[in-house]
Amino acid sequence: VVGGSFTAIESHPWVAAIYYQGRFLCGGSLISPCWVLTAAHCFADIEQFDVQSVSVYLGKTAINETDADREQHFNAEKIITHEKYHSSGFDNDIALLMLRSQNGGCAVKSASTRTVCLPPSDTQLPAGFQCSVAGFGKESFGAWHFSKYLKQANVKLLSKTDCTKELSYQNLVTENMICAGSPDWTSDACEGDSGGPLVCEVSGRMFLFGVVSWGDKCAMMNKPGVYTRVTNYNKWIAEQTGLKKYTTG
Ligand code: 4AZ
Repeated sequence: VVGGSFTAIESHPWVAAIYYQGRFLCGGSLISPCWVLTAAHCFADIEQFDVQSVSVYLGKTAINETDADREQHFNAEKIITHEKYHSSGFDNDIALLMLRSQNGGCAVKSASTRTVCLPPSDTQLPAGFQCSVAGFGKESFGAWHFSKYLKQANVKLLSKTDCTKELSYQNLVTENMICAGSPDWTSDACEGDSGGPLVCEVSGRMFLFGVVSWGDKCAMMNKPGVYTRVTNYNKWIAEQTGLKKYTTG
């Protein structure tokens, strides 16, 4: 995350940290005890992808430190990438990861670990609505390393008109995407935040409206972050997981 501020996992307890072959790969969001929602491009771009090399942590504030009291570790029982994901334009950039702990269980609710709500499919928030993105991604475009600690930034939803204007992304934004940025363009998701949450507070509850997907570099003028529009996937998520209802922990 560029700009914004450091935060503890307790403020974003649905944030998952996904590793591949021991290296940090992507963010994710816990939507039910056994399922993490993330981005398809996190896995689709890996050659000879090996699901056994995936590790997932919940309750983690520091990317390279073990916090045994607060974190929970899982392997990936399976990963489902959207069948219509297109790596060319990032359409349908969404994937589900099923958790399996060493003893065969799923996530246990705690101060550092909790599920996030999925908004009903007909929910439409107005342009300008303030939401928040969180992750361990780079603090500036071109940085060598990911952020050592979890960060969050407030960003505002953009209308499709604004996001597709000449100086912005023109025809690259599909109906399955939602754009968000900070009005002064100083805060944004960046490399490594992919798969992580864009959450918006409605009626005192936090809902997952976006999955970090793509953007032209990070925190550039007129180049907002582009997120997978989660409300377009309620049916897909229900079908793939067999879940019907989502509640906060
Ligand atoms: C990336 O490379 C990436 N500014 C993710 C988000 C954004 C840019 C790049 C949005 O994973």
